[in-house]
Amino acid sequence: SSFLMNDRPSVDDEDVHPSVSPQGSVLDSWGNKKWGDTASYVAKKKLQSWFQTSDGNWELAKILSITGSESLISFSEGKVSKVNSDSLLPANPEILDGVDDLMQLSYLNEPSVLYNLQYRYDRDMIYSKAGPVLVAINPFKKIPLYGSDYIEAYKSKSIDSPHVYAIADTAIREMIRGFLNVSLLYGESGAGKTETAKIAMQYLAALGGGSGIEYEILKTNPILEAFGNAKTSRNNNSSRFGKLIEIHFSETGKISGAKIQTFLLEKSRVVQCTEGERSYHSFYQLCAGAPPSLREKLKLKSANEYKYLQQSTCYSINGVDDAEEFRVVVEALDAVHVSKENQENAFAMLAAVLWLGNVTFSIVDNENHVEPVIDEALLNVAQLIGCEADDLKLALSTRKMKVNNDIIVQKLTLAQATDTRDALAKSIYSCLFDWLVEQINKSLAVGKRRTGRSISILDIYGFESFDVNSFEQFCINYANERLQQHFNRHLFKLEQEEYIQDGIDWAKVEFEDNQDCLNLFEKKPLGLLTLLDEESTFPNGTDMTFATKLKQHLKTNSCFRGERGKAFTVYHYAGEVMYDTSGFLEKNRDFLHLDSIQLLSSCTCELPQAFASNLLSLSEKAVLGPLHKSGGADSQKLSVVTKFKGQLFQLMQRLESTTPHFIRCIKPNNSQSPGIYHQGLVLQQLRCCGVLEVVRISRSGFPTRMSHQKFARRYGFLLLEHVAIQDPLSVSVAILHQFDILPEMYQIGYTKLFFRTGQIGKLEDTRNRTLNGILRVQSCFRGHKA
Ligand code: AD9
Ligand code: MG
Repeated sequence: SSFLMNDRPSVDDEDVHPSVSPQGSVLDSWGNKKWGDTASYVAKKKLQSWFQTSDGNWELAKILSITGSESLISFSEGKVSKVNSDSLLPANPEILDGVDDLMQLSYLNEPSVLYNLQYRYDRDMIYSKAGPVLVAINPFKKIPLYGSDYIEAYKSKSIDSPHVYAIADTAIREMIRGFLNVSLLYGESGAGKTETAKIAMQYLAALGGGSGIEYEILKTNPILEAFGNAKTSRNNNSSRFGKLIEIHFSETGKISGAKIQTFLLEKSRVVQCTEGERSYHSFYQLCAGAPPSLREKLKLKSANEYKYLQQSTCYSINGVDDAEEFRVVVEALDAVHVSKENQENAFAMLAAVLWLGNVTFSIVDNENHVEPVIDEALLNVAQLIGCEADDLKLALSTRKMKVNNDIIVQKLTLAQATDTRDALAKSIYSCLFDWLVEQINKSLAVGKRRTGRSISILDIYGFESFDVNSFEQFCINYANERLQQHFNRHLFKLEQEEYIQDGIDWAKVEFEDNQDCLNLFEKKPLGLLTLLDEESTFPNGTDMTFATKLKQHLKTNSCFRGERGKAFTVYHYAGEVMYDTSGFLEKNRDFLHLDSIQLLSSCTCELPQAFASNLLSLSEKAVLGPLHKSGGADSQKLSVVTKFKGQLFQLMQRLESTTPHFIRCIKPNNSQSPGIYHQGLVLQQLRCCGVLEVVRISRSGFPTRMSHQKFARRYGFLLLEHVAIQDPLSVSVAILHQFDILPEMYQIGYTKLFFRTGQIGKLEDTRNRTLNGILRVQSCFRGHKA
């Protein structure tokens, strides 16, 4: 076959594939050969092909005969059918079943890729390569591919099958050579990003360990998962925040410290929770696992007595023992040097949040103003955060405002008071989360002697599409859109641009670019983010006016569709998602009234005070004096999306200067069950993440490159005739001719030579043989002289 020249397993192409004459071969949209005018050949050889059944799945069938546009095929169970020849795609010969790297497949059509991954998955080979990308399919069960034996084997390179360990090993080697490395995990919610990140960390800890700090780094996982993960409808342990962990190494390749950056924790989960899901693990762990003395101190009850947790009837997760997890978290907190006293302070904040949810209000006048009922809940909150019950009561039922130069006290309605209470609960929780990250970072801090050597791992929440999608999904999917662009840019654009820049004749490979969708979010002044911020600052803005504005300004955008009522749809790279704007403005403002901040800063406990000063510095102390004007002051603080966008841009900038390693996690079924491989679901993920295009590009391309100078320097001495040379390009050409490198195996660019896989290997062999020869001659010569 003439299309692809990669080194593959030793299959004689001429024998197993139709011999395709240039005229007869048809390339389909995947760059694969389709049956051309080779029908009789195909039939003679009884070639395997893929037939798509009515349910969309692909089945293997043998072609028995072809007449006109119809083919007679037989399935493995013996059934014979007459089908339209166009509905068939060529299958790979059996010898290629389950190859490590999809690049090795002769036919790269969708069913062939799906089958190859499934073949491996069925044998617990969950890792495969797609060119430069590692594909990991979630096994949803323990598989025996991890631990010290495997680590040792990958370290010594006695195994080379695809694995996260192999990626981590490459990262270490590159790091030692002085490159900044980042492993990027992609995939939908529940695809396995967080687990895979942990497996990579284990490898790094095993190879870079010694100082003991690696143990601490591993222990950050249970802490952050307890406080930042929750059960959702798609994943029992879903990360509700993004995380970049940067692991630093010394010159000798030992881990010297680490730094964690987190992105946008989903706060709303603290006060509202959908049926079947849970709030953050930490709450259930505390309720189930706190020892008696702590229970007493924090006035703890069981999880199902707290209103915030009662919103879903789900209190436990199959196979998870919350009490045991609590012990694991405490042990981890010990490991990262959070003092017992601070641990207790942190748990007190959790309890305070739970009790806040139980605070109720009663109407106190005929204008529907309310005050909190002074009961167990209110008293417990006051005690746990260290304030007077009266002050808490006031903060939850009134709001001070400056009108002209007077301070007036406004009483709150039930809705306002409930919002104030929930806002306080959300703030306490997210401040607690940030505080924990800060404690961890202090403990892991890299010493003064920074070497600039690091390996980072990015594990950010995956693309989400639920029945109802809100502000959180909006932000999460926006982040994924950005990351997808980085992936695209890196693998496709750079590749393509390099060829074009060097004047290589290379058929342009079309690929999905998501710039249009990013523009929809980011364009100024009429993009989703700007419009959201604008509406959030309008005193009269509501979710409805926001939705109307979007429809008005964005209706012509091809990635946008207005929906009925308050909804709109975005066409994301991973599929379309309909967003409900309810709560968008409020969540974007993320406003905690100054009364609440003041309450926290007046508390006698250490943590609420620390939270208050953080919150104040966040609102950039922009508020003049201790009180702020009504309304206007909100706008002084950065909105949530603006802050998030800033974080993302910083991240993207950082990624630019870092060698990336891509890991694509794939979820094989929606029921989190082992052994089930849902073809349609896998295909949709492979399609939307560009894995198939990556393979196609890498394979049809010339992956090895070398500048003419370097090439001439390295191999020039091999030339038999030293034609009074000359410029590097002529040397290159002379070498290529002398070694009979086939013309289809290379391309000569302006500055570089481009090779198919395997070609440089041949030249290197010759070079080594020649060098060895020279050395022998030299040593002989020296010996003779002596
Ligand atoms: V989300 O975007 O945070 O909702 P992730 O992070 O992609 O999602 P996660 O790593 O949490 O998914 O994996 C989901 C579940 O799959 C885990 O809780 C495990 O039960 C299961 N899993 C994932 N990878 C592996 C693995 N390599 N071995 C065994 C796994 N189980
Ligand atoms: Mg996760």
